[in-house]
Amino acid sequence: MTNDASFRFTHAITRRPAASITHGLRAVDTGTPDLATMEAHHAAYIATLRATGATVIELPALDAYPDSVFVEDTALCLPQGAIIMRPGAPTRLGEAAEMAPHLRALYTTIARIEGPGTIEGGDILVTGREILVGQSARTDAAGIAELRAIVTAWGHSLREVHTPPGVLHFKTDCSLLDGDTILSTERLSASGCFDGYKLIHTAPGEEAAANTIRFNDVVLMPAGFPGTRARIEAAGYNVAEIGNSECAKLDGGMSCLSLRFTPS
Ligand code: CIR
Repeated sequence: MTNDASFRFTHAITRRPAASITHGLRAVDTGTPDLATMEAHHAAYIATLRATGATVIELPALDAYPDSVFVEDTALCLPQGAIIMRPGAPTRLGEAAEMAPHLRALYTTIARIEGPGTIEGGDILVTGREILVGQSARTDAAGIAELRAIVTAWGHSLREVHTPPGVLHFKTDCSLLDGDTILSTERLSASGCFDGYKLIHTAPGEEAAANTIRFNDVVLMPAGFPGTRARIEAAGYNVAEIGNSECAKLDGGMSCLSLRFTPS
């Protein structure tokens, strides 16, 4: 079964990286991101989304929020409406309110996670048949319960899964290639959370390639993972490689850089 609504979009929202990105959150310090390089990668990312025919909104940089380039964590966009998230990282909480007016301008229906629970978009994978949400250091049971109440009323089924220990977000380790095909690390799929889906695994030693996005007819993946690229292409997908060296220093990847949706 495939559900095209899970990977066909008319719109994306991005936000330019701020100079303060050098202070962005990171689990391990592997060096300070270089703003000019990140901007070049970001421009290539946007150009690739636009080349599919979509409208891509570029919001201005928000210097007060070093991680604000990672817009995915601020909202969940579904065909029925958009839901403003409640990020679990205290330095990122205000990013959700910054995103809200932009979604209000495009969507008729907007909901919001009120708290006290927390939930970030990086922990949510919308497939062609359900919404998977991984508990993580950023997303807790109360946040998931609030989201469940909203999306169930909109006709979705939500299944709670677990993010592997030491992994920032659920989607750090997986992504959707089409309505029922998932790209995943072996360490994540070993939990059985994707049983019943078609699975493509990242190549050995290429776990950092798991976070891709299927956007219309292209799969955007981080540059430098030839084994995984070959597996995705062998399955018939059209791949575009985007430099991700600077975002990777902050545990960010392809999905984090946009909200993807068709307004309703
Ligand atoms: C953070 O720790 O929140 C950022 N440095 C990275 C966020 C990545 N977002 C995502 O995976 N959705």
